[in-house]
Amino acid sequence: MPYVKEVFEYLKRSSPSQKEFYQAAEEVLESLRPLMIKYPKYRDHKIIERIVEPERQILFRVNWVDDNGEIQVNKGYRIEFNSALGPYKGGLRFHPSVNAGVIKFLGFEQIFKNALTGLQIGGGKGGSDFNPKGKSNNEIMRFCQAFMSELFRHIGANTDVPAGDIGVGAREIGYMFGMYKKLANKYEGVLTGKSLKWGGSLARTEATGYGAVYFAKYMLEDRGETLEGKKCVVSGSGNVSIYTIEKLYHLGATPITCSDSNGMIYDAEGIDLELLKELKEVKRERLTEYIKHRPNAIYTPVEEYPEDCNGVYTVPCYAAFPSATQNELNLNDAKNLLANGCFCVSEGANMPSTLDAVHAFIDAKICYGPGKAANAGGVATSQLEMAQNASMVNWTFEEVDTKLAQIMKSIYVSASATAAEFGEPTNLVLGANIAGFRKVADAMIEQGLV
Ligand code: NDP
Ligand code: 2IT
Repeated sequence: MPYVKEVFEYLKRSSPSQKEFYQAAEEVLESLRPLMIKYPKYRDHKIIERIVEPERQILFRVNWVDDNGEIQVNKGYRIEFNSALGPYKGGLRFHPSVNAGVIKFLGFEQIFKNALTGLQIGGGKGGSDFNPKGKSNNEIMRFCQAFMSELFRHIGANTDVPAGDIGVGAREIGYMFGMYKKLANKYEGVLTGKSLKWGGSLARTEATGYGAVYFAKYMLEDRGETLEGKKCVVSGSGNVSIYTIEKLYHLGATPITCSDSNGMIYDAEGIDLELLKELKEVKRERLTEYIKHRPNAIYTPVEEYPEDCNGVYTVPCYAAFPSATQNELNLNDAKNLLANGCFCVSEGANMPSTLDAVHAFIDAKICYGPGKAANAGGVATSQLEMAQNASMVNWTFEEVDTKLAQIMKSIYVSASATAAEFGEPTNLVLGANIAGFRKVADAMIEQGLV
């Protein structure tokens, strides 16, 4: 459809050098072709042109002083992408690879992901190129305070509600919340992923990983399959990976790998979850420490991965859970997985698969759950945290977990029904993109040109 192509070409010219954002946009726009043909109203209202353009982009300077007394300067971002369905909602990422294109891709994905949850949340994302690795606790605190000293004026419990992402967990949310409260003089649910001691929700920590496994379970159930007794590979070793591993054990599967940016662990007997939690959540160690406690496990540094491959995906498995970062799984990795009989890929990370890897999974007709559907459990549970904060009540772990499982089920049903409606029943990329887009687009039309 030349019209969609024109919009995409204009996007590339008008927002140069944002390759991750083009990749995310291209995948969504590709999926929308059949919808645009069937319903000309989206074209008449210029929804595509409007939806790829953030409502507001905030770029700011963050200066802070390190432990040596030296001034450090970082870039800060908050992209308020789309508020048709509710207050902007989405995480903050602290990682040296962060730039405007990365935050924009994450914010763009977040619009459709949040729509798929069926909850009243718009899409946003933010972060900084600050590198938390090797920083002292005091440096983390000073950075978080400096970051919030600008961000506070742009956010609020009913306008924009950030949360965690890579490099931002409960500790960072705590320091940012403290600074927000001081500057805004308000104690409100302005951030999610808070500590359970002062406003957090039970099961938010677990939600993204648990949700990605629930999503895999529902995809598989539909094909008469289950995860029980199956070997699974997981990448990453952060929040999403840890709770993916935990839920896989609950369902009787055996997770045999995890990784970080330096290398991977292969533990044929199954990853030792308690050890992993102790190393990552308590001691903040690297994965090289893992093999000191588990002599039978194998550590492979990234330099020893086969050429242009991620070592995690060379391990034969029934299901794969990419849970580290964008573009960690390329076409070679997809081919390795498929050649080894992998039947299910459920993405805990945002856009972990390159576009050609996505096409390989779709063409193979395996159970493939794209990130914006499979990892939506995190943001959905953030909304449950907002609901509890606003009504001043606390739900039990079981209540939140039950709602999470129901939401993941309804996302699966909505993506697969939409995929079937457009003639490709196993293509959940098509289904998720169209189902998410439709909700946002219809709201934009009904709310007028604002
Ligand atoms: P964490 O910071 O807790 O963990 C990130 C993990 O990914 C670490 O093991 C890290 O290794 C690895 N990683 C990060 N960047 C790279 C890289 N460039 N190359 C290789 N490995 C890398 O983050 P989360 O677990 O919260 O996030 C993981 C993914 O899940 C991200 O894509 C995030 O956007 C997505 N996500 C997170 C949600 C949440 O609720 N937290 C919700 C939905 C999606 P290392 O320590 O070496 O950097
Ligand atoms: O990518 C994501 O959905 C997140 N990092 C979680 C966002 C949120 O607001 O909980």
